[in-house]
Formats: sequence, C-alpha cells, structure tokens
Amino acid sequence: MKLLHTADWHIGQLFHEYDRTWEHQQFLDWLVGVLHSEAIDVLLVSGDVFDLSNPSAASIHLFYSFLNRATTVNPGLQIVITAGNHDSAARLESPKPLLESTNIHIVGVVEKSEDGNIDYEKLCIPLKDNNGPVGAWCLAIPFLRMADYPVVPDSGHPYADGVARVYSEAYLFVLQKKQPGQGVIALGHLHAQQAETSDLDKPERAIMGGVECVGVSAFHEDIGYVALGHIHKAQRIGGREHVRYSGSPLPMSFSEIHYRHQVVVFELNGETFSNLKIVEIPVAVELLRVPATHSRIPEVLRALAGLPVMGGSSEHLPYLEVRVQADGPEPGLRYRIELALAGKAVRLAKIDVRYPDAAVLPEDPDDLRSDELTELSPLDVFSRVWQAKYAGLAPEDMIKLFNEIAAEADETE
Ligand SMILES: [Mn+2]
Repeated sequence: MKLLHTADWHIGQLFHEYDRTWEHQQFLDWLVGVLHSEAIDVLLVSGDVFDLSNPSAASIHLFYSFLNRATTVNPGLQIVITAGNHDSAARLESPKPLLESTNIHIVGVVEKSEDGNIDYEKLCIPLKDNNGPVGAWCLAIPFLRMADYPVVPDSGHPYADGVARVYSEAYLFVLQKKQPGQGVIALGHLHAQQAETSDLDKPERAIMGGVECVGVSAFHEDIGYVALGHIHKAQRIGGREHVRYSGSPLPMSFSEIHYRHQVVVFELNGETFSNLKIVEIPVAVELLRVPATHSRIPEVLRALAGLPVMGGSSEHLPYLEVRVQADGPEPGLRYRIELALAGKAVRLAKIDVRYPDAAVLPEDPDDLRSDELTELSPLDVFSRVWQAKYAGLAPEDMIKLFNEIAAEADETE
C-alpha cells in the first residue's frame, strides 16, 4: 500500500494581500499528476485544507475539482482528510452524505455519545489494499478543541494530556478491529513537542493559545506512520522517521525563500513502514528579496531599477520583499519604491525597514505594573514606542501632530 502525506494547504490564503488561487491550482494539478505517476493508494491530508472557516466559492470549487480529478485519474485512490484549526469542522465535513459511497473520507467533528464518550468508530477508517481487503486502519483525528478531548484528572497540562488520551483510546479501539497483519496509521493536527518552528508558524502558535505541545509518546510506537499537520515546516519529530510534518505546499512567508516545500510518500506493507521518500513541489511563484541585504535608499532604488520589465500575466510574477536600512521614519518611502517598480515584472509584497538598534529604555515596558501603566499619558506611551522603534527622541513636529490626534480622540470620546 502506497501512501502520500500532505497538509496545511490553506486554500484561499492571501500572500501579503495577493490572491493565490493560481498557485494553489498549480499545486493541486501537480498533486493529481504525482498521485497517478507514483500509483498512490491513499492520500492523507492532515488539516487546514482551507485558510478560513468560511471559504469562498472559488476556494471550495478548487477543492472539489481536485477531489474529482484525483479520483478520476486514479480510480482506486482512497482519500482521508481531517479538519485543522483553520477549517470549520462542521462545514468541511458537510458533504459527507454525498461522499459516503466514494472512497473519500472527511473527518471534521469529534462526535460523542450521550454519556460523553467519543465515537471512535467514526474516527477509524479502513484502508483497502487495491480496493480489496482491509490492509490497514487509519485513525483520522482532526484538530482537537477543548470540548473534544477528555479532562484528565489532576493534569497540569490539560490540553497535551487530553489529546494524548484521545490517541491512546483510539489506538485501543482500533486494536479490537485490527486483524493480524493489518497496519495502523494516524493523522493529527497539533503542535508536537520538539517541533522546529520558524517565524511563519508564529500565527499558528498564537491560534493554539500558548505553548502547550503534545509529546511524541502520545503516539503508540506500533502506529506505522503519524501524518501531522499544523507546523508549516516539514520535519520528523522526536527522532522518529515515521512521525512527521509534511509542511505546507506553498511558502507562507519570506523566511522560506531558500526552503523547498514537499509531500511525503511511503509504503505500508502489513505493519511494516518502508521506502519513505520526499517529493519536492515545484515552485510556482518565486520569492525575491531586493536588495539581498538591508541597504540605504539610493542603493535600494538603483537595485529596483535593475529589475526586469513586465511580460506575461501578473499571477505568475514573483513576490518581492524590499529591504531598506534607514535612520528614522521615511514617510515617502512606499511611494518612491512603488514609483521605481512601475512596469517591473514583480509584485511588491513587503517593505522591510531596518532601523539602528533601539536605545535601551530607562525601564522595560514589559516590567511596568498595571497601575504604573494607567499613570502614563498617551504622549508618554507614544514617546516610549518611538524611542524603542527609532532609537531616538520623537521630533517636535511629530509630538505636535500626535497631540492634535490625541486631542481629537478626546473630543470624540
Ligand atoms: Mn493549523
């Protein structure tokens, strides 16, 4: 049985306000080709199919077109999809009745019986060998919200321990169904301990509400492969080859400029996991940083002037990050950059301005007690922020403008 693991598609995501439909289309077209050429039996998608809980019609269309083409090109293909924290669990699985007669399984909601026990039957999906007998079982566990996982008494880590409990209960449940020689794999959309994050994962961590991580021991060692989603950087976890994040297929930030996105292909023969292979995803839209290092404005404008002139359609054009070194605020900067880029074959995504190292504040604002904070005037706060950002005192004209705004705000209150 040959499987392909991917996650974190984030269909509908904007890259610095640019629509990415074309890029997602390129990825899904490519994926249909790989499912065919690699003769994949099972496709695993570990959450965050969509970027928003209420995806646009265009996003939904892209997703269903993919399901249709993938199963047409590869008629024996089974697909298992779970919801991530970005997806609406209920909405993602709403076409379930329609898909029941197919080999497509979408699991969003963790259902419970009246006595509060999780319905593990729904989370256990039989995977068939060449559409024949059951070769393995898949624990299709979506992103778990507070109401989904059990309360572990006296736990100092209610989330991590609750999630671990779900995985161990699901494994015990599947053992009752599993025949000798059948393997078990699991899906998960969570933050695993020791996962290496990059700045692109910061928003994900915020969504998870803190730093609570699930230990790799949550996954029973007899589980043949754990297909994880949520962290956008591909990696194995806890030194275990078969506990992995596939990473997102599209870059989510400029920090991934040299990073190659991928899907994971592997085989499961009975209970034995083997032949793991990383398949790189072709880059549809390049990321560009000009200049390569933060530079002074005249140098920046010269470098931008050297960029090639537009040709072809805009959805193919590279995303550009402009890197500027400045001494203080440069109010006309964006306009000058936009002017220099007129007609150029790039899409301006981000202007990254670096200032001299911030001066040390008399006291760290984080150390302020709340009663001290309430004693500060708006102008005090403004002056501190200015000093932290631009390493100097706010100029007189800025203070005057700030006071005008503050006065206006006072009046409207
Ligand atoms: Mn996520």
